[in-house]
Amino acid sequence: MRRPRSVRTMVAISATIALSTGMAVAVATSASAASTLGAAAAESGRYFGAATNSFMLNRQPHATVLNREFNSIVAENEMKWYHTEPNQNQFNFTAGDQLIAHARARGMTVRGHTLVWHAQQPQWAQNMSGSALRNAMINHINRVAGHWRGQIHSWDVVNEAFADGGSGGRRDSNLQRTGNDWIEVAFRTARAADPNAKLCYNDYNTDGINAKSTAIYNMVRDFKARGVPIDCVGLQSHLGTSLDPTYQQNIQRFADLGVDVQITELDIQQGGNQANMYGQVTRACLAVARCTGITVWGVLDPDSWRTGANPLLFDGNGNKKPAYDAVLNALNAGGNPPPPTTAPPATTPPPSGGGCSATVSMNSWNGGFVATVRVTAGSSSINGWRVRLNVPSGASVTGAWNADRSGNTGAVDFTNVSYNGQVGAGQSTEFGFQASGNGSIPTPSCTAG
Ligand code: G2I
Repeated sequence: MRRPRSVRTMVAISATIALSTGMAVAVATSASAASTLGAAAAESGRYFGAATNSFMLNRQPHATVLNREFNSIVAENEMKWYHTEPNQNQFNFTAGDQLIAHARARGMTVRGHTLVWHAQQPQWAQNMSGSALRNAMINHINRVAGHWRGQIHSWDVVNEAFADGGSGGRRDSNLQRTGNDWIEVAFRTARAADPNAKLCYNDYNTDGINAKSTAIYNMVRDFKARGVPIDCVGLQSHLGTSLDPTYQQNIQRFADLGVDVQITELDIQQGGNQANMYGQVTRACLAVARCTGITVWGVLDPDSWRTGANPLLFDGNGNKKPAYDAVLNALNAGGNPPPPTTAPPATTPPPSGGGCSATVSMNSWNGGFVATVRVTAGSSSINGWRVRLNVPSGASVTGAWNADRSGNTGAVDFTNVSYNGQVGAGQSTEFGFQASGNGSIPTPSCTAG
């Protein structure tokens, strides 16, 4: 809950009165200060999250600290491509489902990390190239983002696609070699698969104004200008012993493009200026209205991928470090509240009679598209449906999900699969498909039963 500024002012005034009357100040100040990271961040409308793994959810003291302090989680590894699709078209959602269930039961939000990345690909994808890889990528996004549709606050749709150093160019990878448009195709596909998730581009060594962050800035500006769906930029912020003086300015320039900024993988080397730097990063985010949340890359120091760096907020016994106090104090000092989030897309009105209706929305690029079809039952529930739609001439369906289909060109019938045939009165279900080619699809017909 966001506390109105007037409450904070009142607390400050009452503290002043307490001082002048000689009363104990501690009572007044403790009334204003939240005692956990998540609660303190929530006061300015933000989240404070941590990376975890399903096998750590019952491990102590990890679990106690995670559940007490954080109001958001991200899968450190278990939503990556190698984990969710170990064999082509064979999906494994078990660990991710556990993380989401854990979060939902505790009112935490979930960041999804990550749909496409040059690293941690399953072996079968590493061996692919060209249109086979492009289609596999699209299918992966559809299936994974589709599976967790409506349950992910923000997806890292694409991770680490830019080169280090001063080139300002893309990183070479099998994905990049499928064509420079692979990133926008990934974002369009993700939007169709989960329209309510915020879609982020995420990268490291972007923690200040430099050639790499500027290249990303230019991509985001171009996406916004051309209507490619992007909602946020993730700054990983794996930091050493000093903070780039342009850290906040960099956050601000992305925010000024009209995207949110999230600090997505924060950890800071211990032994230098750790506590101060944690405070600085937190204050920089709070100073920018569109910096909407911070995630630390692990809970306890020994959980960290940076062995020996002790870069997190809690030691191995779950004790709070000075860095923790620096963050909590910064959060409790307040910040610019983020603007309200945009309303979810309007739902289709149900048809007035019985039977069913179908609407289609398309995300297209030159040479291909992803279509999402929404099937809505009328005034009675239905048990099975068939949608007939006309694929534009020259286009061809290359894959579908949540429906069986007949053929791939011309008039194509899509029928429900075992788990989505029953639709309650006025309720909807969705299926989708991807296709090569161009053109638009007229409103399809729907037959119940
Ligand atoms: O490298 C730090 C992070 C940089 N940004 C993207 C993040 O996804 C990345 O996270 C790290 C995880 O913290 C590590 O835990 O990504 C690594 C590579 O996916 C993760 O390491 C891997 C090891 O390389 C594997 O050998 C191991 O099987 O973790 C796997 C699961 O423990």
